[in-house]
Amino acid sequence: MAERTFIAIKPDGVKRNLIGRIITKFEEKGYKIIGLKMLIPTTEIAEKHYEEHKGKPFYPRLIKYITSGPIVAMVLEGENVIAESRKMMGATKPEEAQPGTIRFEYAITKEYNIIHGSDSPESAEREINIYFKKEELCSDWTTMLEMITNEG
Ligand code: D4T
Repeated sequence: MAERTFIAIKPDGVKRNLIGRIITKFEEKGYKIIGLKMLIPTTEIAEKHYEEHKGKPFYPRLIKYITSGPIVAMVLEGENVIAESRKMMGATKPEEAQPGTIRFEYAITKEYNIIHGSDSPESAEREINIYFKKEELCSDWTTMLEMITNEG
């Protein structure tokens, strides 16, 4: 089923110059990028994003980390992209991540684990709306390109 998901390359991924490599993996897999931006999350955005973790011992550090520098936020579209992109990311704890996954290759701690991806259709919808306005999503670009190339 065609779905949308929200993915973020976290500040450690950006600082370590992994943006291109991570985006390439999703592009090569066949997902369509329909939204893409770099931003430094405000505390307000970070608290909305991670509201389910409020009150947990690691929450303050998580908010500090995610607001510590730029992230690359993106929306991917494709068949079963929510579950499949999570598989590509690997387990939250890098030591449990399977070889070949992004976290296995690039992360060594669960706090600084490089990447975030929505874990359900509900969280995908919620998280996309936190980071993107509707008009920032370019779902129809293939169609527009076909229209232009068919004109001449
Ligand atoms: P995110 O949400 O960042 O994609 O991570 P996961 O979906 O894989 O994992 P999560 O929601 O359980 O955790 C959110 C975020 O909190 C950090 N974390 C988590 C942490 O610092 N200490 C912990 O003990 C846990 C469980 C890592 C990811």
